[in-house]
Amino acid sequence: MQNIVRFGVSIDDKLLSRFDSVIENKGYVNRSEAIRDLIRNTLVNEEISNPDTEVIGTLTLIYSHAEHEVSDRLNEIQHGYFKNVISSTHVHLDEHNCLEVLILRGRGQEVQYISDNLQSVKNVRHGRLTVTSTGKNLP
Ligand code: NI
Repeated sequence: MQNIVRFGVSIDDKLLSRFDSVIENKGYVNRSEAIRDLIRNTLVNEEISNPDTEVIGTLTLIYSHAEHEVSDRLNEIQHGYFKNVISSTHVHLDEHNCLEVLILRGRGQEVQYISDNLQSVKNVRHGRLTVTSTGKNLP
């Protein structure tokens, strides 16, 4: 059984009304739910900042398949880390551009390293890594 604590917060009324309007647009039914998510997000960020924490990374890469060596190189790197690359999806965006989304799993440090390796491949136009965790150590 979880203990629920109520606490009061002193805050500028304009700041709070902006916050209320933002969370309403996002679909929150009440302020408590939004504040719980903010707190959880802060704690997850703190947790994943530790390089040894097990994390899940979603890496999005955009590149042109016209440069054949790009796909070969990306493929080679992914095979080198097959234990960490748990899923990959390739979408042909148009005649030239490819989108690849990889789901990576491992220690924060490893996931960052693999992502850096893939993003720095010549002719990868854009890459972005999003790191999260299950938050299993959080209450
Ligand atoms: Ni493609």
